[in-house]
Amino acid sequence: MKILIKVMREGLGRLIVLIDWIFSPKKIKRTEAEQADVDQQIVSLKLYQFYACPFCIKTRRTIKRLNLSMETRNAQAGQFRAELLAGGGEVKVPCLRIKQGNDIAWMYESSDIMAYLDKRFGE
Ligand SMILES: N[C@@H](CCC(=O)N[C@@H](CS)C(=O)NCC(=O)O)C(=O)O
Repeated sequence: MKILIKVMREGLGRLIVLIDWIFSPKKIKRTEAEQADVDQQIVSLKLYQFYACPFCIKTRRTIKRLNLSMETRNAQAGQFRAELLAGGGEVKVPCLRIKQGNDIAWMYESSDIMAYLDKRFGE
């Protein structure tokens, strides 16, 4: 039964990925200099996520719309899952890893992440 629910969730997630791809958000435009500045800032941000998680898809849409070339890290297994657990305290996605100087902050909750990105990189 658990397996069936897992398969259905994954299938639904992949359907949402497809719909997201069909109705891709329009990217905001910046001048070359502005985009270069954003590209430089974005290096300190990493999104820990699952490919077919609806909350992650929603967050990735914001990243796409804001035209951010952010690295996404698959936390479903392996090194990135372990990093998320050790750094953030729990395996819940999406989670934004924010590096500020020597400090690292872990931001959970898709709505908080989207609000943060919109405030920092939005028009
Ligand atoms: N309220 C959270 C919900 C996030 C959530 O439930 N994420 C699920 C994946 S869709 C998760 O991380 N589950 C833990 C797991 O599957 O191990 C948000 O909006 O970010």
